[in-house]
Amino acid sequence: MTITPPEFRLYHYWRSSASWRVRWALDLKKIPVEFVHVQLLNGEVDEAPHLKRNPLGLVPVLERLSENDSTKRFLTESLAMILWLEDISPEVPLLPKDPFLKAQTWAFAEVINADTHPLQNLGPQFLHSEDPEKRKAWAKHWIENGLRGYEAMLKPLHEKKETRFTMGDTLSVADLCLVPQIYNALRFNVNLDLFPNVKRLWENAAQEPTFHSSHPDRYEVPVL
Ligand SMILES: N[C@@H](CCC(=O)N[C@@H](CS)C(=O)NCC(=O)O)C(=O)O
Repeated sequence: MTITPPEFRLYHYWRSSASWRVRWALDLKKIPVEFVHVQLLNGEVDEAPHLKRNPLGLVPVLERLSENDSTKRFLTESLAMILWLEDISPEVPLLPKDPFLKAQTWAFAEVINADTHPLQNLGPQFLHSEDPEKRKAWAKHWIENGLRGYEAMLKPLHEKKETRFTMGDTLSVADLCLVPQIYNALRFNVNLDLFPNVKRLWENAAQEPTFHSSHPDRYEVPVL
């Protein structure tokens, strides 16, 4: 038996939805990877070793183990990572070939990546209020706002042709953004019945083996 050495190291946090996107892409593409857990809740992300990998103090960060040039070794931003993995390992595509459909898939991904996730992140929550209940209400508001938009964009597409996932019957980068965001939504008691198409995609995704193998619960590391 030959053991394939990992090509990549992923610095991640178990419950980070942006980390889950990349774990899922690596898993779907069967790319060997080594995981390094970076604790968000005790400030490890803001310590010097992690700030060298990502000056914004965020996870995930993807490291290519074979690269000596440090300017090419570390990559930040989950969607940039998925794009890189898509180019070097295109056998399990996460983007359609058709230029319009590819851009449309990206638009769905950005509804989560740009217009939802950053607003419900810890930084904006804590800037908004010191009161945990007000922070929760803030996060819930922005998650619902994003899912409402996603649902409105899905509706005409899925009325025309209902598919298992956002852009067809296979997972795309849009679903890899949506599903981890729904995991967050459920933590904030968002009622998925408000978004029937989104809810159906979540249920379909939960039937995929890679949903479970990349799921946060598999990677939980308690704060010491
Ligand atoms: N746009 C970034 C977002 C990264 C991000 O916000 N990560 C969160 C966890 S999901 C984080 O590291 N938060 C740490 C903090 O807010 O201090 C990406 O897609 O990689």
